Amino acid sequence: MAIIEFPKDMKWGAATAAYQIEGASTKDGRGLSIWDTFAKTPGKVLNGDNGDVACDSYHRYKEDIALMKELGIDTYRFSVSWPRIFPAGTGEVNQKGLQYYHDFVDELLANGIEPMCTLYHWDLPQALQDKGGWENREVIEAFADYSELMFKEFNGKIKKWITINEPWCVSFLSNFIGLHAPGFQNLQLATTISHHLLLAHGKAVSRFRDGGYEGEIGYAPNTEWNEPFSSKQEDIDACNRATGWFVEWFFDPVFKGSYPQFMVEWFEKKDVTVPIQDGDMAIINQEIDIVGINYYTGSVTRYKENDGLLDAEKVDIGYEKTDFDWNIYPEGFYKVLTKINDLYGSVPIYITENGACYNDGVENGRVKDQRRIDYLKQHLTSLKRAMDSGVNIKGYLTWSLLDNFEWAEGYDKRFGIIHVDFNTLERTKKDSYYWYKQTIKNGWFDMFY
Ligand code: GBH
Repeated sequence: MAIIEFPKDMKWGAATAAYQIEGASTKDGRGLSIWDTFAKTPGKVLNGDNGDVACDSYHRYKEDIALMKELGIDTYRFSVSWPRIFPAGTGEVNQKGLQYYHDFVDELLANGIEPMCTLYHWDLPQALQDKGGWENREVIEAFADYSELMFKEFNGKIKKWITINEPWCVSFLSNFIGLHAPGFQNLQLATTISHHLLLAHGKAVSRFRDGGYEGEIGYAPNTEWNEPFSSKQEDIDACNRATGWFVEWFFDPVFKGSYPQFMVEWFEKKDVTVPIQDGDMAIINQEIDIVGINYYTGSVTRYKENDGLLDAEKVDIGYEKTDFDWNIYPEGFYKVLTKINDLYGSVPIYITENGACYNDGVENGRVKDQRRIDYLKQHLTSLKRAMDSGVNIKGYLTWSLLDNFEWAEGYDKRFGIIHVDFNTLERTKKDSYYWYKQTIKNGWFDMFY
């Protein structure tokens, strides 16, 4: 026996995002988002999949909430589809969209589940992309207005807010690497957008404070960890850049009011600058109440001359991988959390996403996803170690409640603890669901059982 036990007041939860689960893409006046456009552009998403139906959670939310209730979670993290609220991004409010989220949040509350609301999980209204998207500072204002409307509308109902999910993905993955919507490959554009996203976060926090709304607000950067391939300084530096691109780049501005100098110098070497205007850093550098951390994977990394932005390359040294081919590296979870704690102090942290892709299917009504249980056990063990060494963890939310539309991978990659048959939309609880339910109920699990 090896019992890994968590504090009684630890919050347990699960997470999803609007475009990945809702479907109902033209229902009740929803406008289009950049993901509708991207998914319908041939060659962008595997198998030509899109989110038109997804898990159909827009219609089946009561069934989903019943599954959450049985699971015993305290907190459910979902995102709001901005184009359901403002079909054109700004201007006229779509009351039917608001009503949907009222019905949904009311149902959560009636079942004793606390809502954690992400305002931006990647589905920018297409109308705003048509005006230049996140490169255009007007879009930052539009985000602040949308956020404020949500704070006002849901004041007293939603008390945990996440402004932006994974600003690294929204900027660099989507506008430099080009794998996500809108799919550009322009480093300066992506860098500008990373700054604008931090500003958008800061402006939303300002509106939240100014309005005196009840609750807590923060953002949710994605993190990864890099281990140096050798003890050569150039490999160590490459790793610091590779991790710094996720951590310092997106945390220093918020917690210290400046960009990390070692990264800024590196970006300048690649002819890229951050378009900081007067007053920007003060808007970004505001106290937040909570920070969400998403963690999935880590790598061994080494220096490689003239290789992309960072002159760093990942080396495959044979770590076990999930069905997404991401390394399983729970030690990196501990390391990134302790690093954040060392650099930025003991801000209350929610793990807003952690989970694994395994594509096990239904056999005789059962999904034997023991590998997901093992992944969760290993990562929760690392999390517990981080807590024991002083990291201020308030809660753990697994990604994801349901198998869903996995962005560029379409329906090909499954992260849920509940299986979804994308033909019939039938939900089947996986073995990991039952394991998680038991762990939540007990507040502990046995590493060897
Ligand atoms: C999250 O992003 C998203 O918030 C969520 O919507 C999504 O469904 C979920 O994860 C699962 O993908 O190729 O080994 O170099 C995760 C961010 C960025 C993590 C890319 C893994 C690549 C690892 N991801 N990263 S590797």
